[in-house]
Amino acid sequence: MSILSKTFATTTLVGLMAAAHAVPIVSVQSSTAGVTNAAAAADGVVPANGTPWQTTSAWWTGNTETLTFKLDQAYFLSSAVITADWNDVYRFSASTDGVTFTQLFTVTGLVDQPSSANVSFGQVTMPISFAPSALAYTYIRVQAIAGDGQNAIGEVSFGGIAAPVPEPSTLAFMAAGLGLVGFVARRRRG
Ligand SMILES: [Ca+2]
Repeated sequence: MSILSKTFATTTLVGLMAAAHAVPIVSVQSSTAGVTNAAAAADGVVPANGTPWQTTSAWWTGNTETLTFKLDQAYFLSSAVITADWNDVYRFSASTDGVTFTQLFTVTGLVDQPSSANVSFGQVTMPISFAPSALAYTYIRVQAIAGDGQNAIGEVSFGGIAAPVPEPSTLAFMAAGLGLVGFVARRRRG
């Protein structure tokens, strides 16, 4: 095993051994101006159970709008905590490039809310766990797919494991290696 491949194997192993933790969200993008207070969906403020849908939330009407959260890097995702209007169904999808999205999970307060904390209306907070995603994703998108057409996301957070990113020293080593390859190739042609 070469030094380079050994470095990559070690980096990958350390990355996979790390515990899942809340991943930083660096931006919130709404599909159109149709979403009010988009940033409220990831501002760190979790509305209490029963908070009216248009309070301390990103909210919109109809089922065509989307909110897209950009993470600080790619993560293998395995959990989420979602605060949403209780009487709608929300689909969460993820993407590596911000263009093509794959469904991660759906939530609805009607089935996800623990009975001990049931509320008659408003927003509810729902912890979600799922099998770790096969790909490391940088973008997560939410869209309402059913309900009364009055939709709100009070707060989201996601848990996962950071995909290994080569360290600068590794990149410099790779660049030096590629340079050497080029040098040898040129010498052979010469
Ligand atoms: Ca609703």
